[in-house]
Amino acid sequence: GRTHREPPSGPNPWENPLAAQGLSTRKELYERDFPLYKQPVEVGCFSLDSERRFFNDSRQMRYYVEPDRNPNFDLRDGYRDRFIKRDDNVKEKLDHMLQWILTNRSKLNASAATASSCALDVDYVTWRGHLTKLLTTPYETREGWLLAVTKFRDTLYISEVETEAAYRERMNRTERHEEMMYWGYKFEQYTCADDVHSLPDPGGVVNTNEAFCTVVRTRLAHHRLLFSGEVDCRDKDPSAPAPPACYVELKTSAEICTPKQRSNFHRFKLLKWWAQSFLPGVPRVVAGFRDHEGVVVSVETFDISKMSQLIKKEHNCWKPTVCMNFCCDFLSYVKHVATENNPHVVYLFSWEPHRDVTYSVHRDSQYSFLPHWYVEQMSK
Ligand code: 0WD
Ligand code: CA
Repeated sequence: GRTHREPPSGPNPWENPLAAQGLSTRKELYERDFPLYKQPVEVGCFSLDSERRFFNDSRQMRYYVEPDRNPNFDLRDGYRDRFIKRDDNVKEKLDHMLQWILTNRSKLNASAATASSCALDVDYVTWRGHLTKLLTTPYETREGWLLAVTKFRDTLYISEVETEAAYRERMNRTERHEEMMYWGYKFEQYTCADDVHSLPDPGGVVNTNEAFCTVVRTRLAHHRLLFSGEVDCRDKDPSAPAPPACYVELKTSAEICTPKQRSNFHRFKLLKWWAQSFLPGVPRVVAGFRDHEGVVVSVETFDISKMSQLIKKEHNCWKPTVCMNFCCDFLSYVKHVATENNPHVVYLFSWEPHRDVTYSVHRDSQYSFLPHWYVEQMSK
């Protein structure tokens, strides 16, 4: 059962015996030993082309070309005339991941004792980005989340639902914010080449439909996970380690000028960077620090394995163990709640800062997300 619950506070739970019991997100409750997290293994990859078409291969893989330490990259270049932006009104949910699973199903359960059965031998299927949100939840004070869960053939599928607040924010983005979202992609263009032997092409078009995604399998305590995440590029040295250890995550961030800015960078930004790359086993982040005009003034590499040491001098700082234990307990909570195998049932888990995680159950609703083509193919 749930062992980390506080005595109930607020409304008396006995007043409504049917009320869903929540899961606390208080960080103090998760300061235990670091849970087992098996080294993530890449089991496959896929690519999305300039028109967002799926390919079961690495055609969109790019190669990292180390820039000058002070490169003066102009991140605003091309925003008006060489930018094709993915339509973020289209909600893809888990579709590409599910397409990958169908294409690689034999490979997936070939090693397991379930070789003859149709079931996948994992407990959870999701995007890496959703797990990142779970890892950072005990430290998040601004943005809540909604995660839809469906149990189908004994696997729990987790797919994010946009919150009303996130929707409003997306609809009310300023022109400045829209442009700044482009800067990260432009930095990728300055530092990535399409082939091992070629150089980056800063004069080309930035098209955010294109993506290369890794699919990894791992285990967090007793939870077997299969998830996919977008990878920016890889080390081009042929003697580099095998994926995911050769992958490089690229980031941009405002240049740090004051001790206060440094402290905020350590406490908030490095937490997000650490969580995102630690999950799939990506060992390093290359950060481009830019000024207010969008010019990259310096470039620095951060090793994921050294990040939690780097921030230890910071007051009130985040701890990897809290992130991982919370995620682990959330997954246990999901397993406990989402018990009915039914592709038309969604258990909707919701969280707002300073609250517990709660859930509601929805049958044949707008929240159902497993596509009929997937359910049909998997039932064969
Ligand atoms: O809410 C999401 N994160 C969703 C992601 C909802 C539905 C689909 N996706 C898929 C897309 O197919 C995309 O290819 O997400 C894939 C990326 O998944 P992820 O790696 O799990 O996402 P995350 O770790 O949040 O973001 C990785 C990168 C971002 O780079 P930075 O450096 O900014 O973290 O993927 C991009 C972005 O470049 N990205 C997205 N791409 C497509 N759709 C999305 C999105 N919704 N969010 C971030
Ligand atoms: Ca990135």
